[in-house]
Amino acid sequence: MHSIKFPAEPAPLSVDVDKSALIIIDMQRDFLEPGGFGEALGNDVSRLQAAVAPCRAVLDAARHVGMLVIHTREGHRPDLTDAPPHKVERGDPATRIGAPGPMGRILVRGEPGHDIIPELYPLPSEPVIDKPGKGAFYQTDLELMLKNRGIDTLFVAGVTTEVCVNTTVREANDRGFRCIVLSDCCASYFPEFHQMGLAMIKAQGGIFGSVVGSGPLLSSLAGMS
Ligand code: TIU
Repeated sequence: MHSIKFPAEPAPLSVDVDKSALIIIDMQRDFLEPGGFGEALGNDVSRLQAAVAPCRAVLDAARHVGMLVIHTREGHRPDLTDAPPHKVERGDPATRIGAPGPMGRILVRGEPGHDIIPELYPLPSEPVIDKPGKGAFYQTDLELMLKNRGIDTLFVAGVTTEVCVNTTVREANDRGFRCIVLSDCCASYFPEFHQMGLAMIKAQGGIFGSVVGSGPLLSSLAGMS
């Protein structure tokens, strides 16, 4: 057992690193770079850049201590049979899911835009979960992977705070996993949604989980014996 302690909201935490995983949600070119799904939805994708460097620092630290790292990607099969029609039909037909864009077909598996940004690219040993929905547990084998590895705690990073991060945290909480959301490793196209997305998680005694910045986690991992 490798125990670390760090301050968090709403209360300080003590965590066994051997039973923890870092899950990095949807840090895909389609959300972070111009020409992808995020921009097709009408968003300023540059707003998500702030999360990249903190994610990279936590990713490096997790790899260093041997913590399980899992990456997720939101996207669909090329024939879109796994994409709900209502999801596909939203927005301008020229820029909706499956439409051709500068990074390939939008939010389609195998296309350049669907892949994870180079700064956070998974190692071959790190599982990548391809998910059709916002939550990482819905129609995926994530829960099976975590149970098989004896994981009970998730450090959660990625985008966007109020959409895929929040949905995944809520799914995880109902399945009995403790979630610790890394505030500066998450981002939203809407700064106020980022703030409220974190506030909703840690309110009411941590109704869905805890929130902490990457700094305290990195310090405690660096001091791990
Ligand atoms: N990954 C994720 O959050 N998917 C979204 O569609 N997010 C938006 O904020 N639109």
